[in-house]
Amino acid sequence: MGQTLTEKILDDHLVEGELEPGEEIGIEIDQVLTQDTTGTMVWLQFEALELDEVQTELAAQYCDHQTYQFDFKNTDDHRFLRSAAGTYGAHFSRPGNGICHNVHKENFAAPGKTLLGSDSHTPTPGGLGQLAIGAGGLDISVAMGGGAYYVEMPEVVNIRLEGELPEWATAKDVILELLRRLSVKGGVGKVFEYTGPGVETLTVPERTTITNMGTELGATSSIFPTDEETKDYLARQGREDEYVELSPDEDAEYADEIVVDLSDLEPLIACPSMPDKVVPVREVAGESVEQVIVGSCTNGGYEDILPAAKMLEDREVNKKTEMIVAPGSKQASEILARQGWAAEMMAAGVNFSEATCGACIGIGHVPASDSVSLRTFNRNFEGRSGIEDDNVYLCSPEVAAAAALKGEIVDPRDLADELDDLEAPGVELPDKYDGSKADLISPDEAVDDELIKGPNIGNAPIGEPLEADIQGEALLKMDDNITTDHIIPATSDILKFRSNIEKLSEFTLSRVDDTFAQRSMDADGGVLVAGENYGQGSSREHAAMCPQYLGIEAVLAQSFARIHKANLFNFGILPLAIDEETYEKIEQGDDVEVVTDVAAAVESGQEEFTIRVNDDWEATAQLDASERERRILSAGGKLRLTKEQYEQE
Ligand code: MIC
Ligand code: SF4
Repeated sequence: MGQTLTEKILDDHLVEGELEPGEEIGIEIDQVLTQDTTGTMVWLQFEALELDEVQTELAAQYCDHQTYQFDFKNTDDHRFLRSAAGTYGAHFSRPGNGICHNVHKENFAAPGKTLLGSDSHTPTPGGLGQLAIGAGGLDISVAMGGGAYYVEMPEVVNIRLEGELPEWATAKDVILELLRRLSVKGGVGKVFEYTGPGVETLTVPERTTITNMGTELGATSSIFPTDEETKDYLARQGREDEYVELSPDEDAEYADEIVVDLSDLEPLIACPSMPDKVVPVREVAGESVEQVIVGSCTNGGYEDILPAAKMLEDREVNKKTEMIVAPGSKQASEILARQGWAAEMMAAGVNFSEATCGACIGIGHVPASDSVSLRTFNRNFEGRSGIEDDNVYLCSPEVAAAAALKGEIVDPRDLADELDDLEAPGVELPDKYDGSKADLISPDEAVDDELIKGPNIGNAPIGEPLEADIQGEALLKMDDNITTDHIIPATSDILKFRSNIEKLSEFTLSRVDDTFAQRSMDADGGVLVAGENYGQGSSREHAAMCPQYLGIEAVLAQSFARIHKANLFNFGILPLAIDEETYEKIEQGDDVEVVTDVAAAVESGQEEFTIRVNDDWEATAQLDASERERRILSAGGKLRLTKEQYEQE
């Protein structure tokens, strides 16, 4: 039987298990990437494992989320990261050089290789035929030390693209259409593999917009085959020799097929506050817009900003609207500047920012209260922008620029009728991506050979082996789709403590209930209760580390997001699945006891656990865990287990 492209790459890298959907497989990792908010823990854990050199072909440390350095703690983090990259042998990308996914795509993404990254949008280079997966920081540390990465073999779904995008419809509309159809849970346990005649009509940057936002579907990864477009993109980046031809076998079998006819697409928009609340732009036209931002790892490339710049040429941003352009990489900024487009945008009234994630996680450009902000980003979870009652819409750069001109949401096709000389800008690549590499420091150019730790850099927490009893209060009962932004927010007042778990823990779940951290400390631990898709969104392992620090022993949820579930195992917290009836019945404040010797049961492979509530009623909870995950839980987390394994070797 033929293989899908995903299976081919996995097969090439397989070190354990079989390619059977649902089975756990171990794969070899060729490249790793990490960024500033997750990277400090990656290196502290690498240090705790007493490893002394990066073992993967390539490792890259980016500084992209908190580049404004409001607090010396951020700058200390960045200096620590530079020193770690230098000491252990990783490339270091300075703050302001751009967002990890963009800079990685430009410089290192390689067809056919595996990439593991401590950021949920790591699948971005799937647009160039790389199999890229997001994971928690500790999984990155272990992979960087030469260890395999373990993941449930995903189902491979064929997204068959037909036709060609009409004017004003964009790659963003392709992924928004999939979100509309499949929802933020639609991709859990799946890899989306793009095939069909529509593929060759899309440039690499368009493909990476789609693979980037596959994360919002909950997918393990997304991937395109390689072709002339891929070769052409790599050549323009001066990396033609890294091209490899890759495609699925003709008789490859997919778990499912979804057809998207590109020619049927029109400008779409995701309404507040979930990326899957997608409607045609025309349905929400007329809504007044106070802020427009073009940028992010989804639409922050040269090819994304150029269309907006062309639409703004010789025009002005509406007086009631602020427009910010934050390129995804300095390469994009530099080329736009050299070509005169940066000046053109400034002349039109654009606030041209440094290359950063920034506003995407509420760092800078926080919307005014009770106002509408249109962004070309990938996430609009409530409160993520930095203000709790935000109204953030997600759209293409074309829709964003149209709103900036009109001061309200408008379908660019209608604006084109109104302005009659407004033409659809289309997609254009520069002849050569000739940005400078001054901000990318290779291991050979490293300036440090020891770790530099400022006062805010703490230690990697090491858990305690699992005990026989789990009993405690249900400290918090939460709804469906709780994001990691709820568990550990990424706003600037909190982000600066990412290297300091003791302090960071004080903010755990504060957006849901600001008494939670204190109550957990007072209660000396307990359990959490949640609905479906608990922990969706980011890869941040702090969302498991901090609850662990506060003594949380188990999370009882109807279902879990993939990366977060792996993080719960990694930090020794029991993820127990409960059914809807149990979820409805259990109340915050109830006393919950897992009725068995938990340590022994986890070790013996037990899947069904009885929970007793208030000493009154009982229900069943499921532990869906591989043998390896059970060993991690028993040991008190992956750091302790890996250390023990190294000591035995
Ligand atoms: C995000 O988009 O939420 C982040 C910030 O990039 C995260 C990383 C983190 O803060 O933990 C992600 O996507 O993994
Ligand atoms: Fe940065 Fe936003 Fe992309 Fe996360 S989603 S990497 S915060 S731009």
